[in-house]
Amino acid sequence: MPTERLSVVVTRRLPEVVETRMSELFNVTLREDDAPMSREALVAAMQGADVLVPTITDVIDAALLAQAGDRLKLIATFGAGVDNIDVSTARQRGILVANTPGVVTEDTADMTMALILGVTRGIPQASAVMREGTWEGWAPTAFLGGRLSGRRLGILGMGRIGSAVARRAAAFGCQIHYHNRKRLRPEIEDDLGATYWESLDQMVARMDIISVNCPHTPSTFHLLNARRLKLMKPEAVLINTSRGDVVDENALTRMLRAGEIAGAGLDVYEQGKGVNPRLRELTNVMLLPHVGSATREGRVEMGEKVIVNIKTFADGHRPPDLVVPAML
Ligand code: 8YV
Repeated sequence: MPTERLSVVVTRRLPEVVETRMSELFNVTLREDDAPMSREALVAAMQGADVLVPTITDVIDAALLAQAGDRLKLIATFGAGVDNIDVSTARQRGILVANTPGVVTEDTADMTMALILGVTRGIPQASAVMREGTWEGWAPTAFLGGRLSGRRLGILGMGRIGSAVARRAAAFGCQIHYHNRKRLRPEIEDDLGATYWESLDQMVARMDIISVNCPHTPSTFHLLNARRLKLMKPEAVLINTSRGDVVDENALTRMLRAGEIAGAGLDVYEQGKGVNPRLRELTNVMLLPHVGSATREGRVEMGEKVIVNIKTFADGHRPPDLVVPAML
């Protein structure tokens, strides 16, 4: 199939350089505005498409796939996470799914550290006082945070991003612990200086900071449920830059409000969009609008990966970042 004849539908505005390159290579339909597409608009747009380029704001479920046009053969998502896509159903329908892993790693790990520092040192609260003009001057006991160095950090999900968090946190003097579906090879564990916990319960109960870095799959949904969250030490904090659905947000909110957990730093939420208003009322949280990978460089690299996935497919090969149901 010649590249130029591939019809590609992109659901959101992407960096200009990415859109320009896509226009050079494919018969591409780009967005005029940046609002998420309605389901109806998405179904309509997919009819003549060979390739769909969705983002996390598009829910590509079985019902939607059932309405996809016959031509659709590849979903080249702009993102590493694929929890918004029913990969198994796509596969059954002969539609490949590819994503953009790797290029979001360093930026998301940076933002994880920003949340860890923000929550342990109370940076948003201190910053708010300066903005509001209510600072009364320096005082020995004002704005006291906790020292990060020496703390036990438990990483839930030691993949690319978890490992990048481990390296950063080790440089800050943290002790690195992790729980993962599969234990890492000894040489990788040694390299990261990480201690493996087979029991998630036991790790959760002993850490000062828990960082969620595993993907959202059916088996990680509410992995940190009310029972597990209750195992956390009252002075511990929870950080999540992965997916909101891994944590029972209502249980977390209740515990934060009751002071049963000291604080939380969240970049992602259960609803996917919109923050639970009860979370916003809390003072012991740092809340970000899903900006883990939001760097100019990262977004361009994500776009470049999408292009390579499509181009490789167009040239008759397997896209390099193919997602297969067995990986999930
Ligand atoms: C992206 C993300 O911003 O890549 C991911 O999985 O969560 C984010 O970093 C988003 O998914 C883009 O679609």
